[in-house]
Amino acid sequence: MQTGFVWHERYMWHNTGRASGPFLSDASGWMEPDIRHTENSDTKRRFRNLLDVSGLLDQLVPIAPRAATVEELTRFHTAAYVEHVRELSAGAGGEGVDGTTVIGKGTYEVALLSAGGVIEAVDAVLDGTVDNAYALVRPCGHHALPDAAMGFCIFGNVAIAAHHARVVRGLRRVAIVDWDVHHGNGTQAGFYDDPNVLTISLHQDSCFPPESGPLEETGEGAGEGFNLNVPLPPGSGDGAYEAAFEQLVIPALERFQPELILVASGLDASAMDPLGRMMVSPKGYGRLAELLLDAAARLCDGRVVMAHEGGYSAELVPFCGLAIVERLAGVETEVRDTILQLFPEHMGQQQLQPHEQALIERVAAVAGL
Ligand code: 6DK
Ligand code: ZN
Repeated sequence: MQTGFVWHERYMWHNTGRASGPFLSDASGWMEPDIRHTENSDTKRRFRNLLDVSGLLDQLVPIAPRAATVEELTRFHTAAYVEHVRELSAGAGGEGVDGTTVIGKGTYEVALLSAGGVIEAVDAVLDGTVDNAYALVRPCGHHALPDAAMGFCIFGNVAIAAHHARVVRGLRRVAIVDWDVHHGNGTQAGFYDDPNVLTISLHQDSCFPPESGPLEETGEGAGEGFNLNVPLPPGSGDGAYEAAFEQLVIPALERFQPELILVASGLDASAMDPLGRMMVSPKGYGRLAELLLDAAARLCDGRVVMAHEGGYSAELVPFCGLAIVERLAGVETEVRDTILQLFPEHMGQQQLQPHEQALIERVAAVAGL
């Protein structure tokens, strides 16, 4: 398998600075200040470094990102919002609508490179240069709204890439599977009335954005039935995620018959993530990748492009990421991590629990799956 890999050192230069805002540690005035913002370059760099030392990086096909154009961005965003980000970035910087999304000096250029990196990955897969691809981009994108930055996201990388696949490359049906622990609300909003883009988000119930992503939201108008939310209970582990894939995600993909599958690959459903309360192990993420790739092989010639989203555990983001890229490339490295041994063998309730199965059945009923 030829797997493309998008990376650029400048992705690490989107500077989110020091912690601030309602959710982050020094906001109260009672904590020692001067810690980094939760969304910083560390976990992404460590993911890339593990690919490197494992030897897997050498077996991937490098894909150079480019800056997305304003024309590409405005298939999803308003022109006024794009210009607003450019101005903030060129001046003193600013924040998104939720007070936690930093637009620092130079963020605009890095965010263009992030969106453009996912577009390039889509082109490489559609051209057949590679079979599939992982775009380790930053900043992330799935909370970004057409007219606002939100949840550490500036531009909707995956949404913009989906529009590219449709408008420029002429694909009729594109599916987006979002396994970030938070709801992919921006992506959902962008395609809510669109029957040509199936949006699926698995997330921790009511985690972020607050109250976002209920199972009743299934799309509207012509897009009715083309949005699937799977709000899993906190504590869901490998068993719940695998069952949700087998009973919901894969059947929904089979029904939709996509020509390309995009994955919003957040690694914050891991068992050690500070911004989520799920228990997915590296092995579990590898299994999800495997199930998805098997479906893609049947449905769309294996065409899968994954774009990195969240993930804040210094240890588990790299190991989860490695497990996913191993599946994409069809290569097993000799890396054996001590953390992996803790799951699922030594952490309780990794197996599908009755209340998790009940939720899956409610979603299946609403979606007619
Ligand atoms: N909560 C992400 O991982 C980003 O999905 C997650 C962002 C979580 C922010 C947590 C937060 C608030 C803020 C205000 C009021 C209530 C809750 F986009 C990704 F990076 F992928 O600030
Ligand atoms: Zn997230």
